[in-house]
Amino acid sequence: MKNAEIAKIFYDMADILEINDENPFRVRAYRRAALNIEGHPKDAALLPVEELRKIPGIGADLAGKIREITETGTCADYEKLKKKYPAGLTEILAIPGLGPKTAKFLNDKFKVKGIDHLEMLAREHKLKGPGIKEKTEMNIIKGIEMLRGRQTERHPIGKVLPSARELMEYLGKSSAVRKISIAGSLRRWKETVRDIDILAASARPDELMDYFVKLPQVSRVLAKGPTKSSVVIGYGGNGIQADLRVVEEDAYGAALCYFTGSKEHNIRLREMAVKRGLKVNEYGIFDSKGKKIGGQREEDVYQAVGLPYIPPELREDSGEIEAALKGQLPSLIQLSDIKGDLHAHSKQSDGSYPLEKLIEAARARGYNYMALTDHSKSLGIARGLDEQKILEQIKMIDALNKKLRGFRVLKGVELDIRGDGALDLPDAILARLEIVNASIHSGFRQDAARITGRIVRAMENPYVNVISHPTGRLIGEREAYGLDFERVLKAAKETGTALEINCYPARLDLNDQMARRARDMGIPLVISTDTHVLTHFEFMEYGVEVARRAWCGPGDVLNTLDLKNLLAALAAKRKKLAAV
Ligand code: DGT
Ligand code: CA
Ligand code: ZN
Repeated sequence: MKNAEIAKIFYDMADILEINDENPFRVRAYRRAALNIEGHPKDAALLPVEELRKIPGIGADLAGKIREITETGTCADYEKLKKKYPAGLTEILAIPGLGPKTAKFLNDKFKVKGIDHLEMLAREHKLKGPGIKEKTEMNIIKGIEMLRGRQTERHPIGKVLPSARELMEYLGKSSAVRKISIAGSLRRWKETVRDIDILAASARPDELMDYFVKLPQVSRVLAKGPTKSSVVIGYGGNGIQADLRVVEEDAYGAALCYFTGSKEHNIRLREMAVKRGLKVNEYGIFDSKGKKIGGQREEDVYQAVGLPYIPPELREDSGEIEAALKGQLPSLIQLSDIKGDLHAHSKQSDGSYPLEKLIEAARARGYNYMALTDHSKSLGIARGLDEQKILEQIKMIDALNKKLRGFRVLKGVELDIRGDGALDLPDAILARLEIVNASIHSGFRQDAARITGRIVRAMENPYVNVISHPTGRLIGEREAYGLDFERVLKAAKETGTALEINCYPARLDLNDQMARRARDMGIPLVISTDTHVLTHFEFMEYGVEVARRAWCGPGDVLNTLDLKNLLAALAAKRKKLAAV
């Protein structure tokens, strides 16, 4: 039983309680517990109850439920709750963007039997009327399409990578493995992947395949052979296909290049090989007489066609071959270039830990600084801070910084851009902070002019340093706002406002292509985790990988700067705009 599966049950329970108009604090308690379990680094199934109780938001009652779930696969309260209404409702609750309240309304009014039934009603425009707008109807259809796509097609990388790494750890233990690597879209760090591709070199492929299909994660074996086996790991909606291919060691590099893709990139490589009278494929590099001349190392393939090594993240045939030919490949940012995190929430808003704990976790990662950016007041649900509380926090941070050596907490806020475009705190308060991340948390469905206008207006404020999660998309769950992104870029450039690559795996916002546009225009980027619990700091690698896919070097990202230069960069916009 994985933590994510336990979390799913708690999320479901919260939804059901909400539908039944139960105490909102209970609803929130379940959501918070779900979030914290999901983000917990250790396997809850292996933890004793006393340890479970140390997880924030988990008391005696929830710890007991977690134990019951890990032992039996469910818990009595969940089963009882599920009986409270027709199966159709639980089914339609899975539709992205359809909240519990609307689901209940639909169910009461139309006796919805399930997703197919709801889709039919929506397509025939039978839903719209009092309580349901035409737009809601369209959103329901979109949500259903997304859900179908998700079940049959692509999985967000954040859900796949941890399982893939676990699988790799198990496979690495087999003595039949000589070399092993993740390949495919996962190695290129695409934000969604269809399956997990793994490549191994082995002299004993049969033994390795026997070992592979019997691993504890495997729920189904789809095919088994000496060179390729396919299995499903995980269950239900969390199930994902994993393919293991095994080659001989002297073809490992050529095979790794081939199976990493992208297909479009490979086609370009093969064309270049042909022009040189060579052939490259998954078996190696061959001369015109068919004699094998290399392929043990991936570098060999690039060398054979006259190119420098191209990092997997760039292999999309989106200009990397041309750049490589000219010797102009970017020198990509690395995780170790990051000197601090500029977006984190403490217990004072909707985070789960006090600032001291966040500092410990940030220091443990080798950072020199972090910004505390709790929510501002209009975000009541996240216990956003008002002017008074911000001032208290500023005092608290000043006092704390005096005691810290070799580390600095930046005074910041995640400033809500309100529905009407107004900023949630006055300039007098913002001026006392060192970093202001502004972001949208409401009115997602406003038209392009309106929602773009809100963001542009925020950027025109001299104190707003960063626009956080600029497009609002949640992978596979919520589409980006209908932004005029070119206008956002233009305003960012003119005002000197940075754009965030939010590392939260469900967000990855900006995405790779948008971040690349920003980078090409010389707009500064920040890569921030939006930490709510300590383990979220680990999401930094996802954001760094988005930046790598966006061709960014360390110079394109503000939080690679040392403290002094970072503070200067943040202050620059104020000097420029506040002066006029
Ligand atoms: P995905 O699975 O849709 O997220 O994307 P990939 O890139 O992982 O695609 P996948 O799993 O179908 O294949 C893995 C790699 O194997 C792919 O990136 C390139 C290589 N490959 C697969 N089929 C072909 C093919 O027909 N032609 C060429 N040139 N390469 C292929
Ligand atoms: Ca794949
Ligand atoms: Zn945040």
